[in-house]
Amino acid sequence: MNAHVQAPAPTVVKTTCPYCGVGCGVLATPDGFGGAGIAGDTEHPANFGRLCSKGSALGETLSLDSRLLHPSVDGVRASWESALGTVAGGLRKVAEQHGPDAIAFYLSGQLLTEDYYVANKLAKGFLGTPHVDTNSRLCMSSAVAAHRRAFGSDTVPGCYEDLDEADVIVLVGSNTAWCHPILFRRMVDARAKRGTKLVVIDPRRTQTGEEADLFLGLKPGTDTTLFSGLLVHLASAGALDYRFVLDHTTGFEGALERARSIAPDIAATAAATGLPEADVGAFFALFTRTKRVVTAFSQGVNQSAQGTDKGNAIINCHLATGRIGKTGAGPFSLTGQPNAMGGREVGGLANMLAAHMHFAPEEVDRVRRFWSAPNIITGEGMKAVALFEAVERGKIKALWVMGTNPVVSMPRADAIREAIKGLDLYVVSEAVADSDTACATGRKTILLPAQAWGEKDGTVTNSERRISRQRSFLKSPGEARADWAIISDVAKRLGHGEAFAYPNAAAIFREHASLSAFENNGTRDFDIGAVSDISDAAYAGAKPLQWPLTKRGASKDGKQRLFADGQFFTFDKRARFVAVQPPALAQAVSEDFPFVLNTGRVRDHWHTMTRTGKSQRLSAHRDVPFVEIHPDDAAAMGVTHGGLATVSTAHGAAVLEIMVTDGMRRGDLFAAFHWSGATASEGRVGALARGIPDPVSGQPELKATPAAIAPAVYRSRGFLLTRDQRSLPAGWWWARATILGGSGLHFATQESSREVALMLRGMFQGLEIAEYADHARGRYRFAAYDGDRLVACLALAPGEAKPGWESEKAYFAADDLEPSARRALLSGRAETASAGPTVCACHGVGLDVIAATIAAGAHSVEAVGVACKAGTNCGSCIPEIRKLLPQALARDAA
Ligand SMILES: Nc1nc2c(c(=O)[nH]1)N[C@H]1C(S)=C(S)[C@@H](COP(=O)(O)OP(=O)(O)OC[C@H]3O[C@@H](n4cnc5c(=O)[nH]c(N)nc54)[C@H](O)[C@@H]3O)O[C@H]1N2
Ligand SMILES: Nc1nc2c(c(=O)[nH]1)N[C@H]1C(S)=C(S)[C@@H](COP(=O)(O)OP(=O)(O)OC[C@H]3O[C@@H](n4cnc5c(=O)[nH]c(N)nc54)[C@H](O)[C@@H]3O)O[C@H]1N2
Ligand code: SF4
Ligand SMILES: [Mo]
Repeated sequence: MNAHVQAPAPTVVKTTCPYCGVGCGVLATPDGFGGAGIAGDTEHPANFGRLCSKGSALGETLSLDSRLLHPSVDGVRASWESALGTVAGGLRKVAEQHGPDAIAFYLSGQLLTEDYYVANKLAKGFLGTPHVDTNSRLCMSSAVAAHRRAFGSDTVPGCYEDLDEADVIVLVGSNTAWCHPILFRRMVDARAKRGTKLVVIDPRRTQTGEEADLFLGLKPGTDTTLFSGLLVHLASAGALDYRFVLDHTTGFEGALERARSIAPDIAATAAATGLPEADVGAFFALFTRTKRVVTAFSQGVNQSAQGTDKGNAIINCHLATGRIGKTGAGPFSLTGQPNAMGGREVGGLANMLAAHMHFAPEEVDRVRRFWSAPNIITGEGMKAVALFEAVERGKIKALWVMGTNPVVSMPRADAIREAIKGLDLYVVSEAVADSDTACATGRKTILLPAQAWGEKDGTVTNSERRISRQRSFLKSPGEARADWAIISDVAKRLGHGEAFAYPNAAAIFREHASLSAFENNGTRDFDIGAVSDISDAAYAGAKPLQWPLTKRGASKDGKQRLFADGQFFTFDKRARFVAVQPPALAQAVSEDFPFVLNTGRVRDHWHTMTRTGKSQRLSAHRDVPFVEIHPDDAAAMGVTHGGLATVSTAHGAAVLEIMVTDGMRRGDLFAAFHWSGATASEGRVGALARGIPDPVSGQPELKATPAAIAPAVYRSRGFLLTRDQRSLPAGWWWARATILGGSGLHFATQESSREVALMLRGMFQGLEIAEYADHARGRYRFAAYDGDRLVACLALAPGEAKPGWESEKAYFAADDLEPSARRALLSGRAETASAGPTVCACHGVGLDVIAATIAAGAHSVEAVGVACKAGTNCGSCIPEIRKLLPQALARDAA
């Protein structure tokens, strides 16, 4: 294994978690050998010292295997000089031959604000192409559009403290327990402290839904109906804030009339959403009588072909009751990525220019003057889906991808990979060498090694508008450089040296802050003018800051809440009610594709797994690509729990392991999109999604694609554990996971046990080998030793009898094996001693152990924690333990 170059004496560095938009403060203590101890920062106002399973395991993701360490041109290692020359020359040529708008940038909410700012400035002011979009289009753009329609600006009105202070928290399309775990902990704490009620609205009963006081498992896509029904109910119950509506809003009558036509009463709402009338009634009554309500929403709202309307249907209810910008009340868009907000601040989306400015002629002129930009763009560019369609059609000739993996995460991902082949110039700034996007090729392909978390230095903004520093605590490995430095060097080669002569990230931050305040005078929400002259030293030591942070403003700490005064950023300062469209699924199911495929996330993996995939702890919770299905549907389709199925849509297919659960609705399927070509042979769920864009925001629908499911029959299934990562031919392996002490491959193959035995003996020649074979029954076990050390281990069984690997993983983690353990490995008896699949990632406690602990008398989450440590560190697994309790107790009683 490579290691980072030894760093100077270890000191604690305050930084920010690179995963979700909660933006937790992290204390990193470099160990001097390229690793670091990780702890929560007790002083950070997002987490007060807590970290979830992903944050706690950050130390396991710092190794350099799979890192991209040198630039390359068409697969051949190149110097920075020649790689950057090729990029600049290629961009110039495309601009000359086809015009600058044949160039596109696809950026990421995981770039730092400084990187994002420089990329946006180069493209929109100097190259002169409007086609700059970002993965935030797939993530937040419907929330942005809903905010702008309602408030005249992309403003998140509230703050995290509102979650501590609310009496009701409504979670819409958000698996908060898994995707914003530290905020979820705050919500659960609020429940303990003040009796806060949690309402969860999601077609799936997720872990978040399991914890809810009221769970509404609505039909996919019907949120607009539910919140229209709520608006009608609030009006007829006399629960409106007439003063606020009259003085500070417009459009109420139209919105209410439309809502009445969509959902006239509780019965109609229940019928259209598929919910029991009593539940709808209970939700409406709770919302009506509670002043302190926060409605937090994420991808079940945004990633929808009617995402913007869903957002506005929610905001309408808060405007109508005046519950906005007040302690414990407001609509709250939970942002996904660590810097989703920073990207919006710099203008990284194709329909923004910069610093929350758009394309009014005076805004264009203002930004042009501020940048002294020779080629300022004057209108919107193409949004992600249209942008990649333009790549497919050959309209875009040059594409530069930074900090995102669209060959996995874009809808119709297989088509995207194909389309890239036609690009004249394909540039990828990446931290890893083996992402599907880094492995795709255009006619000319340049890979540029970027600094990763722990190396890079700059700022990110979290969901509550709080700007925190990500600080470097490791030396850059190989030739990796900061994204902003790479972009600036290309700008210099294109003749724009003066405008991109940044000595450091702080200088970029100052320019960005100055632009936010430039000719602002309170007309734009995003203003951090107070820090536009921050010194390098102050930037280095900066504490988290919440915006707005104006020069004129009295408070040095920014403002926690906006809009309580009823002053919005529209021309008449009034908020807008929006008359929303009645919902409809973007695509109807058909005989060929009778299911609705919903996609999303799991607790311990982050997106395309380029980082969390390196952690054995995080890989143990869900270790294979899977699809969830209702028991009745499973029976009807002939698929069984633990078996494999092919899930297909009009756009692609994937082979996934079946998880039968009554948390699913009939007719729906759910798959996580984390697995890529690097981690699964046929598990690219992104290839299945159709991604029809919302007409307002352009955000693609990723939660509802018509799909089919059928059993996938394999002759053999099994696994191979090895010390180094091994490559096997396609058709042999199916999925890969990091395990303690090595790497695990799952097999799903049409090969017989005999053929597998032959192949393995070839692979591990020269080692001591022990085997057990019963080829007549398709069973085979194999272990290879280097002295006493187990270096490889395989189990193979007929396709319908997948062997579990938990106890083999435990043997593999141990360094030397006793003879009895060696025998157990070969006999397969080890399986019975298994701890079961991991539930608690921090302490590596399995399901079977927790079940046994409960059976032995631990009858509460706390008691389980005392007995086996599960749930006692980050707490991300507490909802799962809580779910196991009644099940285990019921079994016990039976
Ligand atoms: N563990 C983990 N955490 C993450 C991430 C990760 O990759 N892993 N990624 C981060 C990012 S970038 C993001 S954007 C967030 C996303 O965070 P979430 O939005 O919480 O996550 P998702 O799983 O994408 O989707 C949320 C829920 O929407 C539901 N849903 C689907 N259709 C509908 C519908 O029509 N109506 C309603 N009401 N709900 C629906 C799904 O069933 C799903 O449970 O998570 C962030 N945090
Ligand atoms: N089907 C389906 N598809 C989805 C979603 C879904 O719910 N369902 N969710 C969507 C959402 S909300 C999101 S946010 C996207 C996320 O999708 P992506 O952005 O594609 O996912 P990541 O794996 O986070 O990709 C980030 C990449 O940047 C690299 N990287 C890390 N740090 C740096 C750095 O400092 N500089 C550079 N240059 N590179 C770096 C990583 O190695 C990684 O390859 O997926 C979207 N796609
Ligand atoms: S909740 Fe977890 S993933 Fe999100 S920022 Fe905090 S530690 Fe990181
Ligand atoms: Mo996201």
